[in-house]
Amino acid sequence: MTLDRAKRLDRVCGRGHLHLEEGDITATDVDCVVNAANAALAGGGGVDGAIHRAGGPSIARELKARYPHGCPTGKAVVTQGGLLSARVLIHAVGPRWQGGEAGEEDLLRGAYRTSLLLAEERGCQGIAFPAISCGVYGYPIEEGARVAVQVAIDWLRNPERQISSIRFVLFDGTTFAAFERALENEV
Ligand code: AR6
Repeated sequence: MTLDRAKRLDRVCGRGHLHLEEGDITATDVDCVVNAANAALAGGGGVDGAIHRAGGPSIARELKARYPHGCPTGKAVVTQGGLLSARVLIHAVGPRWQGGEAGEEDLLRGAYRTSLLLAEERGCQGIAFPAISCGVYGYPIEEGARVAVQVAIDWLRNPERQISSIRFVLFDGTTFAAFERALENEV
């Protein structure tokens, strides 16, 4: 019982729900999934590698054809979900952590917010995010969790927005716990 509750958390927030869960985002059944990509949109390790493997080669083909110049850090682009169950796949480019004085927080906020905007443009009601920048890009997890949770709460509390379900799918218990603390501190 305690274990289950530690792995999944659902909070009513503003117009909808904010969920936290521990797991693999490629297995999440949601209309829109967000990938943590790089500025070249070239694929890589971490969640990016997992999404390209699970979603198949059509994703890389579409990225290359539509966004040959990549995507700036702090922004995001959209493709179809390929073999994923998600209809919409968003490739968000978070910042590399450089010590915190290089505008990392604004860039991370931008990656989340652009993803939410793109999802709404495509009529999505629900969206699933990984912990953008908190792996290979080295963003400190407590800070990264705080930014992610703040953006999500602001979005769900804004009556002019449409998305009503924001889900964070977190790959390990440490990341889940950091998001749980961030959520407790914000609501
Ligand atoms: N589902 C959910 N979360 C995952 C999964 C998964 N299947 N796999 C890893 N994570 P990262 P970044 C977690 O490194 O820091 C790539 O090479 C992981 O534990 O995937 O934004 C790109 O091509 C961590 O908590 O993304 C870029 O070059 C979080 O996802 C670079 O890494 C993000 O870790 C982007 O680095």
